Amino acid sequence: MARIINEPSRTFGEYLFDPNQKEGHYRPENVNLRTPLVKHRKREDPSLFLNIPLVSACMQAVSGPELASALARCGGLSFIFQSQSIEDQVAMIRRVKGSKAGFVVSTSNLRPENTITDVLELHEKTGHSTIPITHDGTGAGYLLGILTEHDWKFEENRGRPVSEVMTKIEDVIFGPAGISLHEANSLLKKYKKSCLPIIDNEGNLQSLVFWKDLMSHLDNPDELLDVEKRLVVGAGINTWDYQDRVPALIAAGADVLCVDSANGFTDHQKDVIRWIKREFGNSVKVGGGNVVSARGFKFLAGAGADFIKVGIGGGSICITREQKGIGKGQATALMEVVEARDEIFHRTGIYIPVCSDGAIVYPVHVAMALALGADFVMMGGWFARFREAPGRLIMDGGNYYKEYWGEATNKARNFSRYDVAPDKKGLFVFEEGVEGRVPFAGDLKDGVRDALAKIRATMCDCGALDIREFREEAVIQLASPLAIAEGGANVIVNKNIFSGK
Ligand code: MZP
Repeated sequence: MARIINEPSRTFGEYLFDPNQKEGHYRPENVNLRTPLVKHRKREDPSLFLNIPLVSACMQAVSGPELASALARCGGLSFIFQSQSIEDQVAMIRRVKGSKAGFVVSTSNLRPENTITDVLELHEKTGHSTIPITHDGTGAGYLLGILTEHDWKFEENRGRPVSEVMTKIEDVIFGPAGISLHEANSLLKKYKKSCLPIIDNEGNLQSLVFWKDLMSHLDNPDELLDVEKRLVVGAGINTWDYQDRVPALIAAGADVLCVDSANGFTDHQKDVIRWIKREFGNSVKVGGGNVVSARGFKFLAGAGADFIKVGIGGGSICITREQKGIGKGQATALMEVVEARDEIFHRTGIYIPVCSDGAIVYPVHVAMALALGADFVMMGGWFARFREAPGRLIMDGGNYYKEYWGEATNKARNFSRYDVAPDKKGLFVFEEGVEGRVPFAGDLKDGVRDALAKIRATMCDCGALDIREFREEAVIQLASPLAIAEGGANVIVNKNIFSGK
């Protein structure tokens, strides 16, 4: 007979926090949400961390380059989806790495004999308005001048050479190679310029520094940047084509990888992680998952995973539990894995961050996951609602929605995540995910700000100013379904209030 566990598995919405005694400085503005992303030793800093504990799912409807840039600006991270060609995924990674930087290597350049028509075509293709003019039309050529939107936007003579309208090098304010970003920004401020070219001793262009990036940094103090001041981005990989995909993603600048698999307790996944560690040593960080048990966690920890994702069947678009009966309530799965993680930490001094993946509907569920021991959470549907997500915006009955679909749908055709071969028509024999829509929620930045305000407020009420303290201080109680229902607005009729969720 099968082994039967009679305790029911639970999910986040079944628990409530008990408030703690609070001292004056327990205020939301004092809460620090920084959290480790990858494995590290006791008392050592992890080589990668997040400034806010939110990552977006490896999903077609969620983690495209626009959302990845917006989330990294807020301090979180996206895993660009792997259910696409290697070339397309690489191009998305490059877009994120190139979309923000201190020193940007210019990819939109022209020669002096190029015309206004060439400028318009280049602008159409790249969206860039500032165009260095170099002797050979490359981003490393001898700089002859700079073209900004003011120079070309209203020029009626489309055949006019750019050399006649550009600001010539003798009038260009530039910075010398080797200058610090702080010094470059000071020059931008001093000379009231929108762009500062950096050139070497021979007069060759090295990079550009933009005013708008300086402004963006001031607006986004938590933004997650690499050592070269580029936005940090992750990439999903699979257990099929990793020997080609991983080197291409690393070359494109992906900061961290994650094996995107519905069930990570498999030899395939162990092989992928071991191969990466053998080929690249510890310089390439790779997370594994998903698991829902201590056994699964220990297996991936033994394989060398740098973080481990927890969750099967709880995703908002997931029907794995209905289709195959596989899965576990998210809170219970997380508690079991966290216990195993903490046991390994106490025994070896090695800390492996845990990511709670899926089943987050409201910000309070993020708070619950953190209090239960997750270091960060991965969300799909929650992010798919924002303008920056790749899904189409749809208007229906006067309301706006964004498309959202699971990776185990025939629409996504992500066979590699589900370890299945397609049928003769190239479809899943049965689907484990559904297609649908989520209510449109505007800009990601506003949504993240509101969610973090709630999470910080919960942490303060529990007497915590950081995630570690939250885990130590939080007192959590299982509540009856009636007690949960009592917590919503009730008795009131015709309520025109937002329920606060
Ligand atoms: P959610 O945030 O929408 O609740 O769940 C997102 C998570 O669901 C993803 O990170 C992934 O682990 C999982 N997922 C993605 N597609 C499917 C599916 O089609 C799925 N079944 O379960």
